[in-house]
Amino acid sequence: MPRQFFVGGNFKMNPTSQGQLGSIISVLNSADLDGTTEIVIAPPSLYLIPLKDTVRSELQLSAQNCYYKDSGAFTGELSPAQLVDANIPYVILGHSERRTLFHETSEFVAQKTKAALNATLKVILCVGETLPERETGQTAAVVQKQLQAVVDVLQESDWSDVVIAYEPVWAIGTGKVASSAQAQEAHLDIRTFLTQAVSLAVAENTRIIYGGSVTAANCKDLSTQFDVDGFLVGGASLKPEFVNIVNARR
Ligand code: G2H
Repeated sequence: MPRQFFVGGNFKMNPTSQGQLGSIISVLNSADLDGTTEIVIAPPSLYLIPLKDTVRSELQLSAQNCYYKDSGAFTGELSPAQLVDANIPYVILGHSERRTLFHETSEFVAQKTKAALNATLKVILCVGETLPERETGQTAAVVQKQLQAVVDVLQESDWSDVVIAYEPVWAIGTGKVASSAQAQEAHLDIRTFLTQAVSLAVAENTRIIYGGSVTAANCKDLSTQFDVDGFLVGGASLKPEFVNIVNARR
């Protein structure tokens, strides 16, 4: 079965007002969106519940992070059980900003991935290498190490609710997008790794999306690559051009 094209909008810690959020949502609500694309937006967590009533039904919601416990004394955290109770279907885990700024290890990301899946959330799992790692030829090894930690704690059946986002750190928010060839190579490496580490079925069926300075101008070319199943979009997801990215394969 062909993999459904997937476009996620990671708003990060934006926008700074409900008025601006309303403007972003009204553009999406009135846009002509490709009905064959799965579309997910991840606003800051305090906007998740109110947005359920205002966003069109074709757009699913995602949290940008969660903890691995369901409740307790974990100040500032959001739990998988709370997201499920609020009918939020997705959560982004392992984003490089979490790994770098908040010191999340691959093992911690794996633990959270397992907990989220156990709670019936779907997970957008982010992996990617830094510039020095790419320049020293370590891209595949770094990404495989990040994925191996997750492989170690999941069952094969868990993978049906995982979307892998390959996001080279050097391309995130820098305006320096990976070339289509670089993205295709990295995505194929991930698929090859999944074949060996999990199964051929998981390798063939798991969506692998690209993230890092995706724009309306570069998405079409990237979307033609066989192993690029969509995008995780940051900065451009706050702009009207997000619609063009959703429609990249049209
Ligand atoms: C990568 C991406 C979204 P941007 O972090 O996850 O952000 O498109 O701004 O590079």
